[in-house]
Amino acid sequence: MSIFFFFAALAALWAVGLTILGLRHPSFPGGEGGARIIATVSFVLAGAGVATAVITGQEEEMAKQAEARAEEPEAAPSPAGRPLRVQVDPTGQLRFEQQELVTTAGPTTIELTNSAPIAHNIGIVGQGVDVVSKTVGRGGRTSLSAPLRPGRYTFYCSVLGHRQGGMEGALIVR
Ligand SMILES: [Cu+2]
Repeated sequence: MSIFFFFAALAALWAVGLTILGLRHPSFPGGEGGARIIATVSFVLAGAGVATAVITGQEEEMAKQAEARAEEPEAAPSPAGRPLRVQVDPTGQLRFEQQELVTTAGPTTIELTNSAPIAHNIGIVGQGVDVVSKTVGRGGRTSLSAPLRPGRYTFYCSVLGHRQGGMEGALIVR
C-alpha cells in the first residue's frame, strides 16, 4: 500500500513540476533530447505506479481470501430448530459418518439412524450438559434434545467401549 502511494505521489509531483516548468519557460522542454527524457521518466513513473497498484491489489485480494477461508465453518450450521442428523458407519466400524456438527444456540435435537449391525446410541457431553439417547439396534432410530448454549461439545456413543473405539465427534454451537 505505502509503495503504491509513494509512486502515486512521485507521479503527481512530476506532473506538477512539468506544468510549472512548461508555464514559466515557453521553450520547454528545450529540444528533442529534453522531450525524450521527460517522456521516459513519465513512462517509468506511470509503469511503476500501475505495477505497484496491481501487486498491492493482488496482495489485498489474497489476504481477503485467506481471511474468508479462516472464517469459513467446516460444516454449514444447521438452522435453529432443525434436527441434526447423525448416521453410524454401516460397515460395523465404530464411527459416526459425521465427525463434526455445527448448529446455532437454543433447543437442539440430534437424530441418530443406526444402520450398523450392532446397537448404538448418541450422547452429548460438555458445558455442563450430559445426556444420552436410548440405545437402538440395526435399522433403529433415536434422538435426544437439549438446550445448548454457544460452545464446544462432544457427541458420542455411550455403549461400553464405543467412544474409546472412535465413536465421537465435535458439536459446535454458535
Ligand atoms: Cu456405539
